[in-house]
Amino acid sequence: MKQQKPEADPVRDRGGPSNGNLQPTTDKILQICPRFRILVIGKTGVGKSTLINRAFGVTAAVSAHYRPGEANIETELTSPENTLFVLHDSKGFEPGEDTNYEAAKRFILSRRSGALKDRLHAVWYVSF
Ligand SMILES: Nc1nc2c(ncn2[C@@H]2O[C@H](COP(=O)(O)OP(=O)(O)OP(=O)(O)O)[C@@H](O)[C@H]2O)c(=O)[nH]1
Ligand SMILES: [Mg+2]
Repeated sequence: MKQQKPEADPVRDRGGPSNGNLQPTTDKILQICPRFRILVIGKTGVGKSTLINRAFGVTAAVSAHYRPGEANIETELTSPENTLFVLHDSKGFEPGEDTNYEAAKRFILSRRSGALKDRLHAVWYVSF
């Protein structure tokens, strides 16, 4: 009996141009930079941790109620649903103090150089 050739799946079979398939541009980008790093900043209580939690399914970003949240800016938060993103939650800016603001500034400056995958690629400013 003649074996049936399995049907080509253009989504799963993302081979190079040699087999006639188009190669997604993202493949090349992901080779250079496999992860997109985002820092989330903003005033305290605006919903930074909640945003990370809801938008990326990262439960480690804990929302706080009735008090400032505890976030370590250095902690890499990744979602099991999408490992392409790495989030950094930050402590919110508060009136009359600049510790959290300075910590965010230091972090941004420290991530301007080094391996591309370790650099900061975007800063998401959250406001009311
Ligand atoms: N109504 C409403 N409440 C929200 C929203 N996002 C967050 N909250 C609530 O606002 C409060 C603060 O949210 P967080 O996500 O902890 O805020 P944060 O910006 O991380 O705060 P800090 O960590 O203190 O800087 C929590 O009680 C959340 O449930 C929103 O979109 N709508
Ligand atoms: Mg928070």
